[in-house]
Amino acid sequence: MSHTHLAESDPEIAALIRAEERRQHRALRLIPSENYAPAEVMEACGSVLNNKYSEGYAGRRYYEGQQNIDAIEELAIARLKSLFGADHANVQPYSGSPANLAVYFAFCDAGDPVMGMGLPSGGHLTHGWKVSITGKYFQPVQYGVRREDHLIDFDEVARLAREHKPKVLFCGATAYPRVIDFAKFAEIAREVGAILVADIAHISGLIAGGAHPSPVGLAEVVTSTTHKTFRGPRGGMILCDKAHKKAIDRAVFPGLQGGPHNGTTAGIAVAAKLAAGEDFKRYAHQIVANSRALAERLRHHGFDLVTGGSDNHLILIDLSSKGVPGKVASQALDKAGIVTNYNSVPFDTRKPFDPSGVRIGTPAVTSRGMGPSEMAKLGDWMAEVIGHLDDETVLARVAGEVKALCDHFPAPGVPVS
Ligand code: DSN
Repeated sequence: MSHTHLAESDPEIAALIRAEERRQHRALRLIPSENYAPAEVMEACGSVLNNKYSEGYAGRRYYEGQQNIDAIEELAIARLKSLFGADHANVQPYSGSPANLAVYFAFCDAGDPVMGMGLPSGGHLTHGWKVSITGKYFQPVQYGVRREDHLIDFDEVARLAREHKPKVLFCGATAYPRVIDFAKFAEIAREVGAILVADIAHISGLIAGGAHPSPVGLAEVVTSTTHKTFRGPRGGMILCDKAHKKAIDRAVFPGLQGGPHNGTTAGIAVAAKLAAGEDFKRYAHQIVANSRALAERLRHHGFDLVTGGSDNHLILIDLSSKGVPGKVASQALDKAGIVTNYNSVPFDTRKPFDPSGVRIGTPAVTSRGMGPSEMAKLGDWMAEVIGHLDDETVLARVAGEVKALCDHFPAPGVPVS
């Protein structure tokens, strides 16, 4: 994007943005929750829409001058409803955590039992983890994965749900490499009278593109960020059925938030239009094909993968058997131009800030147009770096090779200077 005014009035910030553009261009981003928003999304986000307050909903605002804002929000809602086949969409949550908080606020009182997947098994902080407001203000019940295969333990989900009768049952994850069986969760939620909430933040792009089954029609409420596989602006959304529309809208505003971020709403509308196209379907399926190819190559190099592989966008590498802490591996990979995040693995014996795993994913490299042969190369580089953690010569050489590959696959929306 052109930043002529910024360069003149605040050269320090302008220089840091330029530096970030260069970093994003020359590194391979494997953090599974990151992506490149296309230029049209970025343009929609950075406009005069920033200047307008619009508390309320279309036709029911607390400020005048909403002629264009109402139309933008209505378009975003209509496009999401059509894309996901949902009765209703709320596009005002500032991101995924506020979207989840709005759901608790809509259906629970303080102290109520709520249920979600524990953070160490791949759940999110806002699914009731103890340090989060959702774990402190409610009575959290946490399910996990099975020790033997690291797949969701549905026997445990059913047993805990029957015992605790949660008001809301969250499914969805931030570090789970397999397809989520929404139908099984729905059956358990129905039996105990819980509202099923599917947090699809990581996989909303896969669902929109038909590369992962959809929870719509099974979960009464679906929450998501809009900037991960969905490739929109940093924001959040809630989809729900007719029966829960009023409660969700009230919980978001005036329950939790003030004025919506209208530039983000416009960006969501643009992303939803793009996600309805054929290119997006190909991209979503390619993410999964790339993830499988990368997992295969990593296994070939002797890496242990949680659940043994991947059938979504994400791979969780357990480095215990290599005797390398996840943080040390991630830091060496970063020096070599491969950006990942260290992450706990199920039943990790190490602490969350110094865990045994590295979490990677293919949304961003797929957005650059890379395919299985680049994934094989990437697996080879990762093995080489993790085998030579302290060898600065190897790290520098791989960083150079990574940069050469990145030059062939420019990142959407990232200017090359
Ligand atoms: N920060 C997100 C992720 O990286 O998975 C979850 O909120």
